[in-house]
Amino acid sequence: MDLSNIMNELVKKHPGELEYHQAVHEVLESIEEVVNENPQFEAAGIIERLIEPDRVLTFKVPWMDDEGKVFVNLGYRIQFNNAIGPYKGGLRFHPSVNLSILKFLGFEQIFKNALTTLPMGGGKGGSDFNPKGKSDNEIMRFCQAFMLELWKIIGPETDVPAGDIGVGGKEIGFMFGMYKKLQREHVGVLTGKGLGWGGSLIRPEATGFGTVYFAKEMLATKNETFEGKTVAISGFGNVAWGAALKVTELGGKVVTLSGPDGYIYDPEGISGEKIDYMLELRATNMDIVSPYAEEFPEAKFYAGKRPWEVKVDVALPCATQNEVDKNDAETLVNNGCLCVAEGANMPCIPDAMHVFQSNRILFGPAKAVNAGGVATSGLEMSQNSMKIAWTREEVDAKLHHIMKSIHEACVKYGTRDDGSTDYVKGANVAGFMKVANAMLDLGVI
Ligand code: NDP
Ligand code: 2IT
Repeated sequence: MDLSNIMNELVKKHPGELEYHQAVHEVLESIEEVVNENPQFEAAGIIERLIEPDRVLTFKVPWMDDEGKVFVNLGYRIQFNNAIGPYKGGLRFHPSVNLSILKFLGFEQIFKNALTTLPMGGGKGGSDFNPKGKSDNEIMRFCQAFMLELWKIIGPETDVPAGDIGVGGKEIGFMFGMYKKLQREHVGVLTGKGLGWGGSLIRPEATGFGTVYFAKEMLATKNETFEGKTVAISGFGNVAWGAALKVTELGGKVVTLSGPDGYIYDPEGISGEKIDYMLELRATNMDIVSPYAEEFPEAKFYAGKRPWEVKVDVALPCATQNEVDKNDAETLVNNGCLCVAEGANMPCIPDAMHVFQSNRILFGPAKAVNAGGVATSGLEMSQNSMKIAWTREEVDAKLHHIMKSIHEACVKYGTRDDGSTDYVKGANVAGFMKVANAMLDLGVI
């Protein structure tokens, strides 16, 4: 089957949706071999059906700021594929949000969720609303206005949104409050909820913890551990924070964090009170990291630069898409970096990925590496359904087990002839096989 034809058709049908093209292209490249080995997929039009979302809802979100001025933002929900479970995936509030970015994220989510071993389909949504610098009341009014449209198409067995960039516990609370009022039901319709009203322990840390659990498994294939390793992390949000905590716990030293204004290099390591300070920075809602260097004088702030120029053993991009380019990748390789694991979604551009892979650096793709966040969302859904709450240790043990099983799946489907693992191929093929087989069983619908 000629997958390049399918790709060309997609580009023609959706011109300009570059991030979406990028994500689909990466998967098609990986699955070509298994698609040719399984002609039943072509006969059932699996690929053509998989690369188009089931449906896309777009809506306007009018809201009023504290001065009484009216604004109109765009809201979206992409319900991509529900072959193996209800649509599941986060909501992103960021001025850069558009259809292409949400379609790339929704498409990735299908395979990521399949890898978790839990019954969740793929979806994504969000808005071009910018929470930066907004008051809590403005954020509340926006979230309520957003939910006034979204509630019609979501439900605990239909579509279960969660957080992503710009959407954390506070926003989930405001949206859950409005859903509960409209639907008159207190159910697990969103994940990432507060502990007092249906949330799960470990969910806030889960994406970062899972990222490090996965990287730990990768390092173990080379008889390496985090003990004594230096680690570069980008971003300073939800994912970066959890990853920094876990790296430190495993004996590694996190030496960078970053924001859109530049990066911080702290040779003494970002641990303890410094990780708490990351959270304080986040709470200011300003998205700048430069104050860190004033608070901790041993650290230095590099304005307008990315942390990949620092010599480290492990790199964990945890900020946003396309934040590691080919030059960054070459610098990391030349500096002796052993392992790159994507905590963010699609942070490495394809050329950067190829640099890592051709140099046989351990390279873990987002859909495997950061699946711990949505996996723990799945565990939150289970607890909501059973109306029980597991302990921190129980949830962490399940998360750890899931990340190990995702690593095993990558090795199973991605082992190269030379014995090394192509984690990109492994993750794409493992996720695809599960979803494609489910779609076959369910008929052409
Ligand atoms: P947060 O909003 O908590 O943090 C992300 C922060 O990174 C934003 O404040 C953003 O600032 C900043 N940022 C954006 N671009 C850059 C950049 N180029 N360099 C440095 N910082 C930047 O989001 P999360 O931590 O939740 O998400 C981070 C990544 O992880 C995203 O790719 C997300 O899709 C992914 N992810 C998140 C999961 C979760 O459970 N939250 C699960 C799996 C993946 P600004 O607004 O100024 O651009
Ligand atoms: O990209 C992601 O996996 C997330 N933002 C988390 C999604 C979720 O439903 O927990």
